[in-house]
Order: sequence, then C-alpha cells, then structure tokens
Amino acid sequence: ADPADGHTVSRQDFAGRLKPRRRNSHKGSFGGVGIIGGGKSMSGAALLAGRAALKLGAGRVYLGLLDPDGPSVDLVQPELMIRRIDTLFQADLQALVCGPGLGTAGNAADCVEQALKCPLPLVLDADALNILASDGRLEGNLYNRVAPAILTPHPAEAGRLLGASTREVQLDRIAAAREMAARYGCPVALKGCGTIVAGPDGRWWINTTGNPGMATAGMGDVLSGMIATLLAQQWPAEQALLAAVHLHGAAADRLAADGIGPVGLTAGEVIDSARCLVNDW
Ligand code: NPW
Ligand code: AMP
Ligand code: MG
Repeated sequence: ADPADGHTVSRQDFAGRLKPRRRNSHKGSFGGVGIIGGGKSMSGAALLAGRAALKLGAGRVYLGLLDPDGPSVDLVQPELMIRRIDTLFQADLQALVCGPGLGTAGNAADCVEQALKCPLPLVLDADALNILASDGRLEGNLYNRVAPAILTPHPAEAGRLLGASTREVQLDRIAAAREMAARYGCPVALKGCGTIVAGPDGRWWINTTGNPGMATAGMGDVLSGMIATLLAQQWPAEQALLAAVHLHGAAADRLAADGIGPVGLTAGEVIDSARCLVNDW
C-alpha cells in the first residue's frame, strides 16, 4: 500500500496481541512501568499516568517524582510505589514514561536525558516533549536509542517540536504527525479530536474513538500510562500506540453510552472504564 494512504485505527491493528492471562501468571509476568514526572504542583499528572498503567494491567508501577515535596504515597492508589527520580532506575522496569507534570524547571532536562539514554521502551509526553523541542542537544539521544520511543504531543506540543504555531499544526494534522515521525524516527500520536498516529515509514492512521468529554485536564497523562503498560508487556511500539489510542477513546465513549459526560467526565473515570474494556478484549 502507498504509505500516503491512511487508515482508521481498528481492533484489527492489534488484535493478534490480545491474549488472556495464563492461569499460573504472576506480577512479574506483566511488566514493571516507571513514570518520570510530577514537578512542583503537578504530581497529579504523574499519579494519573501511574494509575492508568496499573489499571491497564502492569504488574508493578513505580513513580519517580521530581518535586521533593511531592507525595510519598498515593492514598487513592497505594499500590503505586513512589520514589524520587534518582532511585527510580534501580527498580525492575520494562518500560518508561517521561513527562507528565514534569515541568521544565530544575533538573527536568537532566531527567529527560537520563530517560532517553535508558535502554527501555519509552513514551515521551508533555514537558518531556517541550524540553526536547527547546534543547537541541537532546535530539541525538533519541536517534541513538536501542529501545523504541513514542511521542504523544497535543497540537501545542507538536507546534513546539515543529517550530510552528498550534494553528499551523491543526491546518494539516496528517502532515504534521508524519513530519514529526520522520524527523524523530519513531511512532507519533498527534492527539486531539481524530488523533493521528504516524510511523517513521510514512504510514498513518486516524482514530475515531473518543469524544469532547475528553477535553479536560489529565486525559493525556492517562494515555501515556496506558501505552507504557503495553510496551512493558513487549508489544511492538506502533501496535502499543494504536491499541492505547483506540482504547483510551473507546473508554470515554463507553462512559458516554452510560450517560457519563461529556460535561464533567474525568480522566480518572476513563482509567476505570478502560480497565473494564480491556477485560473484555
Ligand atoms: P489554546 O488554549 O487553544 O491556545 P500546554 P498542558 C493547546 C501537566 N498537567 N487542539 C491549547 O491552547 C502536563 O502533564 C498536569 C488545539 C491549550 O491551552 C504538563 O506537564 C495535571 N489546541 C503540564 O501540565 C493535569 C490544543 O495547548 C494548550 C489542543 C502542561 O501541560 C493537567 C495547553 O498546552 C496537565 O496534564 C487541541 N486538541 N490540546 C495535573 N493534575 O497535575 C491542547 N491545545 O501549554 O503544553 O499545557 O497541556 O496543560
Ligand atoms: P492532553 O491535552 O495531553 O491532556 O491530551 C488530551 C487527550 O484527550 C488526548 O488523547 C486527546 O486525543 C483527547 N481528547 C481531547 N479532546 C478530545 C476530543 N474533542 N475528541 C476526542 N479526543 C479528545
Ligand atoms: Mg498532556
């Protein structure tokens, strides 16, 4: 097929990877996820990513919070193991997210560099993308990686990566997503109504799940954690991204069908809904 031809994201794109849990499985069977984020006043973003990773089925989830005054336990989800970033890498991890609520102050850029140099599958989101866009020195670390990386910008983050305005990105979302994937050599999701997933080879997809109830804080942080769980379970990067994008929107649509949202839908509810859907896969 001509890579210029796009497709809608469908379950067929990842159906072969959906497997039931073996009866004798244990928490080590389902991957350890590490979330790097949570700078000043933004621990919530990292907590949401961590809760999403956990409820999508990761065996263990560790958070490395940048803010030294951030929480040491998530009282809503005490299963999460919260550490400072310098000790996060000692955990048994199979995939990483870097960026939710990270901020750009202090040693945030060092955290991004450390994540890029780590030989684990990596989701770069939010402030990790802003730092990548503003610090040219980091781009080389992305090309030299041994494990896959995935970028999940919203239109404003995409504009920063491309040196364009948000409006220019929105005028041709497909071109913008394909340009980022080609430039950074990894799969990209350009988020928003009709998320575009693009691969570095020029292929692209448009996602049709999701609804305007998702236009609320923390929704993207949830997506990053969901992707990481699939990566930690050895899904190939592109399939992990397609599946998580599809599921994230479908979880919100499932709530809409139950009369929840669009007004007042929360990111935390989408996590719980995605958990129900994934158990029906
Ligand atoms: P506007 O308003 O249209 O001009 P930023 P952020 C645009 C953390 N969070 N279509 C839009 O611009 C994150 O993880 C913490 C068109 C919007 O105002 C980050 O680390 C939370 N435009 C950090 O905060 C929960 C779109 O982008 C602007 C668009 C900053 O992230 C919230 C915002 O972009 C949050 O996740 C679309 N579909 N989507 C917590 N609980 O701790 C976005 N825009 O300036 O990059 O700020 O996304 O809020
Ligand atoms: P973020 O801006 O990083 O919090 O990400 C927002 C998430 O919600 C992305 O996955 C978007 O695709 C999704 N989203 C936001 N608004 C809509 C919408 N109107 N329709 C579908 N998905 C949306
Ligand atoms: Mg975001």
